[in-house]
Amino acid sequence: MAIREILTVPNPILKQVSQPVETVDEDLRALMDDMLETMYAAPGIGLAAIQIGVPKRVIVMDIAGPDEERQPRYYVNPEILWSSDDTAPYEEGCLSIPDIYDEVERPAQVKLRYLNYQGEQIEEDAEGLFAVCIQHEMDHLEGVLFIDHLSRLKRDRAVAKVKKQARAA
Ligand code: GNR
Ligand code: NI
Repeated sequence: MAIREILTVPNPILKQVSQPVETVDEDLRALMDDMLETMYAAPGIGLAAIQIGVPKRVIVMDIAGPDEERQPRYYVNPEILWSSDDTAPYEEGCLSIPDIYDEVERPAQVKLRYLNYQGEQIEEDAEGLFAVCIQHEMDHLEGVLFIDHLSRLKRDRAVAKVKKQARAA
């Protein structure tokens, strides 16, 4: 396992559309292991492969609290089968947009289909933080960041702030 570098805005790779995975094999599991280690080290609650520069439709997540046991989750080729009409706001952040937080409104519940770590097809209902996080991660697969849901003014300010921090680092 290895910790990989997380790309930050305005890196154009983050705007790429990720491609479906053909088979869940040992190489893919090695990628998912690296992603999970990178996510825990950051620390974060989710990570899409494109955030480490790999344009595959792969997500890792762990939304367990700090005092809970780890609950790693793996999503390969996830699809949203259904989204609720009712929406909920959540103060989001992103490892690719460090130190920026703002409220995004998304469907409150979604129904998912995906392949897990073993390559088995799973269907699952998500709500609460799980629903927020999976939708945030699935946006990454389309090259969409949470700041793309904000006004242009807020988005431009966020990118400028991250650029400035990167220069100072
Ligand atoms: O670590 C993360 N926290 C978070 C908080 C609110 C909404 C979404 C997230 S995902 C983020 C990690 C990340 O950037 N995943 O792409
Ligand atoms: Ni993110």
